[in-house]
Order: sequence, then C-alpha cells, then structure tokens
Amino acid sequence: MDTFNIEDYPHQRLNPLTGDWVLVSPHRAKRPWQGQIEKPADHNRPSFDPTCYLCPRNGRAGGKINPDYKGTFVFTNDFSALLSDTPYGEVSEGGLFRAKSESGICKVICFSENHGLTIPEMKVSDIQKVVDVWCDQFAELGASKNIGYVQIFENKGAIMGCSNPHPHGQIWSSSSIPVEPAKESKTQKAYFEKNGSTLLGDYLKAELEKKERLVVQNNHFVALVPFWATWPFETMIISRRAVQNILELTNDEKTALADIYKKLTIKYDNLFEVSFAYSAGLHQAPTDGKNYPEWHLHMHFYPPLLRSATVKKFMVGYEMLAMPQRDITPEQAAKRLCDLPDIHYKKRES
Ligand code: H2U
Ligand code: ZN
Repeated sequence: MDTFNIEDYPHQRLNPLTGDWVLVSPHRAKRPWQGQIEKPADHNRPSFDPTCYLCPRNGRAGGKINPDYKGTFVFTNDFSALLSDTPYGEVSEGGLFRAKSESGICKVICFSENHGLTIPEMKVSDIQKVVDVWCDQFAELGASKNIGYVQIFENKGAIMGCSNPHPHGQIWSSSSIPVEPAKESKTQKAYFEKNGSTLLGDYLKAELEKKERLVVQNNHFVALVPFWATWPFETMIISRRAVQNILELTNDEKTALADIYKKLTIKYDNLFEVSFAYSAGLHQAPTDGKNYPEWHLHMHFYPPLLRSATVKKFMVGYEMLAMPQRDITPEQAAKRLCDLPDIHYKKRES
C-alpha cells in the first residue's frame, strides 16, 4: 500500500462552515456506468406564456393580477410559509415536545418580464437589476420588526421542484436565524475570534494560491468548488472583500456579482448543454440588529445533476442514514467546469 493521499483513497473532508463532514470516494469515479445518457429536448420557451402566473398582466393563483412590468417585479408570496402576524409563543412539555412560534415575510421576485430567459441568458445590466432588488428587499425586510434573518434564494428547474420556468427567485425572511445560517454564524464567529480575520477570506486566499478548485473569477468575486462540496458540481461565489451583507457592496461590486452569477451559470448550462437546475442562495449576516464582523458574504449553488442532462445525484441510502458521499472529487468537478467554454452553448450553435 502506498501512503495515504486524497487523490486515490477514500477519505472524509470537513466543511468548516457547518462543521459537517463529507465522504469522498475518488476510486469509485473510475467504475463503469450503465445508466442511460440522453439529452432531453431543450425547448426554447416563448417570451410570454398566457398560462404563466409570473408573466406580466397575467392572473396569479390568489386572484391578483400582475402589472405590466418590465425588468424585475416583486410581490408577497400568495402562499407564504411564514406570516407576519403569528402571535409569539412557546410550547414545551418536558424536553421532548418543544415548539416555538415563527413569524416572517415571504416574497417572490421575477427576474425579467421575459418568460423565456434564464440568468445565464440575461444581460449583466439586467441581472444587476436583480441584485439591486435583493439590496432593496434585504434593507426593507431586514429593518422590519421581528426579522432576524433574510434568506434570498433561487430554485431553478423542475428537477429541483421549481414550479415555473419563468425566471424568478424568492426571499423568505424570518424572526429567528434558520438552521444553516446559524451553523455558519457560529463557525465564522469562532474563527474570527481566534484569527482576527474572516474564515472565508482566509479560505479564499488559500484557494487562489492552490488554483485547484477555481471555476471563474472577476475583479471582486471568485466562484470555486469548495474543498468540502457534497453535491457533484456544487460551487460557491465568495466576495474578495469581506463584507457582512450585500448592502456593503459598492456599485462596481454589485455589477461584478451580476457578472459572476452569469459567468458561473453559463458554465453550468454548458456542462451538459441543458438549462442547469440548482438551488442557489446568498448567505449573509443576520438582521437582528447585532454587529457581525465575522460574517463574509457568499452564495451557494447546489445543483443535483451528476452525469448527464438527466442523471442526477441522489442523496439517499448512506447519505440519508450516515453522511453525504461523493465519487467525482471537487478537484475533478472544478476542472471540468473551468475547462468549459465561456460562451453559452445556445449562442455557439446559432
Ligand atoms: P418555486 O420558486 O419553487 O417555483 O416557487 C414559486 C413560489 O411562487 C411558491 O412559493 C408562489 C408559490 O407559493 N406562488 C405565488 O405566490 N402565487 C402564485 O400565483 C403561484 C405561486
Ligand atoms: Zn412567464
């Protein structure tokens, strides 16, 4: 037996942001695959769909009519998971039956009036309008009474349970800090107290030197496959400057965020030449009025596809019962994404 190395031997990697571990089995990436490899018809969608509840002028499920909007459009979710008028309270019967009230505000953001577009196909100047809405909403919701955390996200593709292909995202804001950001808050605080610098700032510096997991970059942001990625093509966008939230970004940085959002999602679409599904979202400091110098703005992308336009990674079996596991290494995934063309495949074909 050779000495241990992470290119050849099964190992666990630590996610320092969550404290969780992932099992990596690099030797298995070499095993034969007998599943189907096919490319579904990638329909070109019309710019307007009379049956779409997000298109301008159409009616929504709750009976409201959308305005004749251009660019972005924000509305309160007609089926909000959180309500602003939930009374405060707790239920506790010993330690085994505990519950506490949760209140909040949920919004839906249409990214464009054009039903047929997606982020990688939008102009950077139009994506920047989405970033501007994120800023406005983060400021407004974050300043609202009883909002401790604002979660901005995009759920894309039917395979991710997204109900509508019209380009859109959501914001759920809540009175307490949800589970994932709460984990990251704790780890970043511990790191900052120990080292006097942000965890992600130091991590990014090391990744820029190693150059093993970088995907795309611009002047203000870097997209990479994190060392601890669990999904096959999971990535993170990290700001070069440590900022607590998007309100601290300069105009140039906001343009750069729009630019890297586009660049990364073009890589994704080019991977299997299909509109690439994912759940993505910003992680930033809580809005409970405290100061969070340890928080470093970033965006996670969790895409499920593994081997082709239709073959996804299932987080089942061992993953559900024991821990997440992956075969293709984060380094292999980063190299594949990095080596793809920077021009969208639909543009190259036409
Ligand atoms: P997805 O992003 O997962 O597709 O969800 C879309 C959201 O849009 C979903 O939370 C809301 C749903 O409650 N929605 C409305 O607010 N109004 C509608 O008319 C339909 C869907
Ligand atoms: Zn539409």
